[in-house]
Amino acid sequence: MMAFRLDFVRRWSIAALGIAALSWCSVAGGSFIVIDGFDDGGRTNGADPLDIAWYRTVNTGSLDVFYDSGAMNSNVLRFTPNLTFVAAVGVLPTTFSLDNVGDYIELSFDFRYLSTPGSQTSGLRWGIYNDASTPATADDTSSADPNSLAYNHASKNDFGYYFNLSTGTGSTAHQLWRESGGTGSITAGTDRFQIGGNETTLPKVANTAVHSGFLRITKTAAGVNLKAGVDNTTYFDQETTSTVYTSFNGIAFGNAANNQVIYFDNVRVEAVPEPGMLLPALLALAGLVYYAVGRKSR
Ligand SMILES: [Ca+2]
Ligand SMILES: [Ca+2]
Ligand SMILES: [Ca+2]
Repeated sequence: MMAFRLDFVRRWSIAALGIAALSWCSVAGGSFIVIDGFDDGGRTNGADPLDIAWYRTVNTGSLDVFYDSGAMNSNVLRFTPNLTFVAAVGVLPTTFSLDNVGDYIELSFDFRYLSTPGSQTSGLRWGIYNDASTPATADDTSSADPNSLAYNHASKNDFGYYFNLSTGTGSTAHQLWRESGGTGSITAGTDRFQIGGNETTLPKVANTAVHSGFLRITKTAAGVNLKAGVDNTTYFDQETTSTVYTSFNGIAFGNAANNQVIYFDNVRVEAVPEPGMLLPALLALAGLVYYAVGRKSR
């Protein structure tokens, strides 16, 4: 009798652990691999938890961490370009692959312009990239203009997907692009293929208030789905099936045609499923099976 009770308790304990682990997996989904609020005051991979390093793809202008006493009231990444179509890149801590249908990687962040953004259909760009085995390890110093053909910065060959936001008060052409890597800067150049059409009705960013942006890449059966938008509004929800990229290790912000100071904050990258999630899920299943089998045998 005592032996049976112990056995019963043990089986229940294992099953309960299994159920708890399974619930945790399904509720938690993936995990954040980047949460950068620039609290530690620098743009290196510093003291902040889930911090990453940030680099300029150009040797002019500046990129630094700055306290915005205005609308953001926080440390921010201050991007001060002095050329159009340059970028700031962030290096992810690992290469993340979308292996199974439903796996996704999502970049989200807050941003604001220091002065009213110009009227540009190509106003601000953000993307998720693969560094093509030449990661950025420092600010680029080799040329003034990353868009010159002779210029070969580490991020020039990066391939991935980016969202293009229209700004100011002119015409609207929000866009999604696949960038193959090779010409111009990252988030710039003619090395690109538009995915879907222009979105011409949703709001442009036309002020210095704080806005949020996101881009999510989800593996589908035939390719990837790209979901992107601003201020929690989805501007695109679009599948692409030609020349599909599923492996990523970087993110980028491009100033496009606006040669203006932009602040970024609360940069997050979420990866689903996080690679380490598979083991607890399997253990949980094993626990459930053990209990079920044990119960049946009685
Ligand atoms: Ca901050
Ligand atoms: Ca590269
Ligand atoms: Ca390019």
